[in-house]
Amino acid sequence: MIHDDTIAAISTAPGVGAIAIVRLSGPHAFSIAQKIFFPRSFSPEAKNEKWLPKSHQATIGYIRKSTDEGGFSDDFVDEVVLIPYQGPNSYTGEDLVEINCHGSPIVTREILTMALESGARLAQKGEFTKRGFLSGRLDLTQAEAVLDLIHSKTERQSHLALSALKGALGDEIKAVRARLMELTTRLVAGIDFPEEVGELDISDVEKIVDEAITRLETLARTARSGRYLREGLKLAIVGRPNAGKSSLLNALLNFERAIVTDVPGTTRDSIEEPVDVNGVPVILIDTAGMRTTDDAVEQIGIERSNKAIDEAELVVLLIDGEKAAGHEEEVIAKKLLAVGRNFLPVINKSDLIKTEAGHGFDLKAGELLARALAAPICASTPVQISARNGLGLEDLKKLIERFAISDQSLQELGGSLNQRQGELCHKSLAHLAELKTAAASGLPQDCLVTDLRSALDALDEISGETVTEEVITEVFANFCIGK
Ligand SMILES: Nc1nc2c(ncn2[C@@H]2O[C@H](COP(=O)(O)OP(=O)(O)OP(=O)(O)O)[C@@H](O)[C@H]2O)c(=O)[nH]1
Ligand SMILES: [Mg+2]
Repeated sequence: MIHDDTIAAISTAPGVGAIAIVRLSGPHAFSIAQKIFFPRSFSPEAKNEKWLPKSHQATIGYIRKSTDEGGFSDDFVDEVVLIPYQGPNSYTGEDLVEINCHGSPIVTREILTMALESGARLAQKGEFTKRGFLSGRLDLTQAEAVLDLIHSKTERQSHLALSALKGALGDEIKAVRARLMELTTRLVAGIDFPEEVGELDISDVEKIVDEAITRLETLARTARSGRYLREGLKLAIVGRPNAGKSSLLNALLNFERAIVTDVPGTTRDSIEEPVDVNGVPVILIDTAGMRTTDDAVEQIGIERSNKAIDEAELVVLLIDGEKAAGHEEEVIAKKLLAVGRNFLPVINKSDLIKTEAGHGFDLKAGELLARALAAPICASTPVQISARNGLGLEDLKKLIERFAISDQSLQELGGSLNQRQGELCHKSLAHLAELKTAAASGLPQDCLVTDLRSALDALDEISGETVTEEVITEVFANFCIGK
């Protein structure tokens, strides 16, 4: 798509920095730059000379205001380095100019204003990337990866986003699409020219569809981990009073965020803190200890602990290693079983445990607790830690990491689907399942083509090949201005 307007924006983060970048993209990007940029190699008196853009070559010079007659005035704004990129070999696929100026908000705003006064208009959120997508430089999965990369909170997240930006996800979708497209063409040919081409054997159709289903299921599985990596995994630490929940929160955060005392019932309100656990962005929630109490404030705190279990994706059931299983653990286990919440059983205060079995806490003592430990919601065997001296914390971190990134698909594909892509992947899979049912019940091959086309449409929406204006607007609305 060719745009007839030229956009401009400050592409670096707001605030003071060593340098900042003002970007221009569109058919007039070079001519606007010529009006405001004056190379240092020119004589200051040569007020009517124009800089000649050489693609991908940096030139040092000045941003200089012009006179009413059109030539340069004596008013200099900043010393800058300017790089022109001639379309289609640019980020947007159009002529693009990057002005590297000094990172003062006053300077950048003045340069932007001069660009706007010279004929550019202010870019909308994500409009540079959107232009890259519309010109075919990036597919929609790559454009979304740019967004992920900008917003990544951990190294793991940024590596995955970069791999998606390089095309890992888009390529896999395209490969599946190509196979299904081939099948569609073959089926249509068989219907249109039955004598020449002949109908396909149904077992061959099923083979190709099964292969596509397997590949799409692998892709779809990455959406769960992708969600944790993008939005953070909510992890609630629950347990009886004094189990060491706040101590564990502090140990994982590496600073004294929560108050720790030996008085049971110290934590009254849930505390949320973000932390990087082996590359997984985790939102830790420390909760009030669960017990029966007449204290009205503590009761509200315990209600909030229950709410934290409801909202969390994973719960650490922290057990006081010095104590025996009791009513408190039964109540928590009941709650976990009722809502089917995944949990990690963690025995704390292992520095105080001296029994031969390794822990003083009898895990089998509580009937409900034993049931929860045996249920699929129990995400691991009990792990022993000491929130006080850090023993076993690395094991716990590994378990959290393994829960968040549980399948191999993410590693193999080097990327994860976001929610939009995941839903479309499931939609495509549903059409392929319908196709299989239709094929098994002996429906004519033209019925299969309808299902195949619907499955292909969903895949095309993932890569953005056929996508509505609304979807495009929604995707790019999440970007910042200047990207
Ligand atoms: N020896 C030992 N003591 C610990 C350990 N973890 C916590 N404690 C102690 O246990 C007591 C209670 O710790 P907290 O972290 O406040 O316990 P909590 O579960 O947050 O308690 P509430 O907020 O009352 O529910 C404190 O005196 C801690 O120093 C541990 O691993 N080993
Ligand atoms: Mg506490």
